[in-house]
Formats: sequence, C-alpha cells, structure tokens
Amino acid sequence: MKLFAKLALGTALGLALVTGAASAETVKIGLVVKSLGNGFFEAANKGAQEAAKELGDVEVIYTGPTSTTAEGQIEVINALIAQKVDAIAVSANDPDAVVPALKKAMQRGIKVISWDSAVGKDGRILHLNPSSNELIGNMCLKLAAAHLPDGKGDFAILSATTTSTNQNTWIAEMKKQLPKYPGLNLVTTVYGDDLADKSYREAQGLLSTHPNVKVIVAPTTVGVLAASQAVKDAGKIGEVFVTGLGLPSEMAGAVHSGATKEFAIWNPIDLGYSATQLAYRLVKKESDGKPDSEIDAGRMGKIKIGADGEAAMADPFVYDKSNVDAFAKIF
Ligand code: RAM
Repeated sequence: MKLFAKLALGTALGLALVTGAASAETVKIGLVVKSLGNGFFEAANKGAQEAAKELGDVEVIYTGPTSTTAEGQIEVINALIAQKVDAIAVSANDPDAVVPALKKAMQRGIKVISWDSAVGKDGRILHLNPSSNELIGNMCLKLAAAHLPDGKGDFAILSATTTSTNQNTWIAEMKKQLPKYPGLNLVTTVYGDDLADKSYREAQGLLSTHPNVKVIVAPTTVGVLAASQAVKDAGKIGEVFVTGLGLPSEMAGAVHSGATKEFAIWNPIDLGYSATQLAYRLVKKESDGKPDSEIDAGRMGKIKIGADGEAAMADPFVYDKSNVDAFAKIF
C-alpha cells in the first residue's frame, strides 16, 4: 500500500474510532435496588434521574429483583454486565453473595459501588452510607425510649431480611448502645424481609406472642409502615407504638392515627443523587474512589471517602405531627 493510502486509511480508522467512541459516550449506570416496588428506592431513583439529567450524558437504568433476594440481584447484575453498562451502584440484599458477580463486572471494567446497604470490600470500589451507622443505631433507641413512659419498657425489632447489611449493622449498633438506655429492654428481633405482607404478619405475631412489648422499632421503611398498620388493625393504638426509619409520604397516616409519634429518615432522593454522581465520576476517571479521596457530587458538594472505603451523608431527621405532612409531599 502506498504511504498516502496507508495514512488515509489510518486517518479513516482513527476517525471511525473517534466517532464510535462519541456515539457510545452515554455513561450507563445500573442502579440496583434491594427490590422493586419499595417507595424508598423509588425516591432514590428520583434523585438518580435528577443527577443523570444534570450531568447530561448519563442513562440510569433503575433495576432490581421483585423480592429482596441476593439470587435475584445476581441475575440483575449479570444482565447489566451483558448490557455493557459503565457502572453498577447496588444496595445489597447480602454483603457476600453478590460479590462474585460484582467482581466479574469489575474485571470487565465496570465501576462498582454500593450505597444504602453495603457489599463486602472485595465486591466494590467504595460504599456510600446514608448517615453514620452509630448515629442511626442511637436514633432508633432514642425513638424507642421516647415512646415509653420514662423511657422504660420492653421493645422488639422488626427488621428486613436476615442478610441485609444495613439493617444488621444498625441492629448491632443498637445492641452496642443499649446500655445508654437502661430502661429499654430488647425482647426479640423478627424479620419481615422488606415485604409488606410478611412484615405485617411478623408484627401481628409480635403483638400476640409478646404482650409486654410496648414499642416495635423497625429500621426499615417497609417494616415500619406494616407494623403501624398491624397495630392499628389490632386496635392497639395508644397501647403499643411503632417507630424507626420511615418515609413521611408513607407514615403520615400512622402519625395521624397515633400508632407512631415520631420516626426518622435521611433524604433518599439525595442518596440516589449522590450514588449516581459518585459512579459517574469513577467512570469519567475524575477519581479512583480510593480511601481518603474526595469526590465531587454536584449539589451535594464533595463527598469524602474514609480510610475504610466508606462515606457517610447527612444525619437522620425526625418527623412528627408538626412536619410530616410537609415532607410527605417530597418523599
Ligand atoms: C428500606 C430498605 C432500605 C433502608 C430503608 C430505611 O426501604 O431496607 O435499604 O435503607 O428501609
């Protein structure tokens, strides 16, 4: 081939590569949630879509299994790998079971982070906590004590799944900090799997087998809603209270019925927004996400990754009769 022809071909190839890269420029981020149909994750997706719109060259694929299993998430992760996404941001149903699938994703150049409910260190670059785990544990105990006369009495925990990283971490924190609340007596922990019907039945079970339980603490938005409904349906309002982590939009009724006096949560929209921002910055190589780095997260400012590879957002906020309706319009 003549030198000129070679050069021309080279240029054409170069151009083709550039054009190819240009058309594939949309950053695809798979936002994997514990399960579909959970209002908390739908709110997080609102934030993720907001970040995508703001960044301009992002497509967020909101996905997850229909029920809260690690197996379901593995299928979803494999489908995202096949789709050749650029990043996966997952809230895990199990810290370990999803690691092999996520490792496979990372081997193929996909940037993986976890948010909300963590994945083991080997399975992700970093983890974004909604708030400090210690603070969340303390908040749950504080809320339980506030629903008891003089902060004294029996309480039970209604959690999500037995393998859920975030709930297990918060429950461990609650147990660790129990001595700060000498009046509180933890009777049992039951699991509703973040399914409305199972959570409702578990709450009913608590009411009948533990008549001394005066407060049910549910560190899950699905559990807290189901438990407040169970208390109401059992005619036990004023006798047994429900508190924990809930969405104002879902819990306003419980606050007005008296089943719940107050509950807490952070802003799920901000959480989904931030997770998307972080995933995007990793894809764009603006950051390697290593411990002690700082990553730009748009309107949330810079997010600092701690020495343990984890970051934490804002403190949980408390909702009661005075503010629940205003926030119910937001999330
Ligand atoms: C449920 C999920 C989620 C958790 C919230 C508080 O929606 O378990 O992971 O962060 O509750």
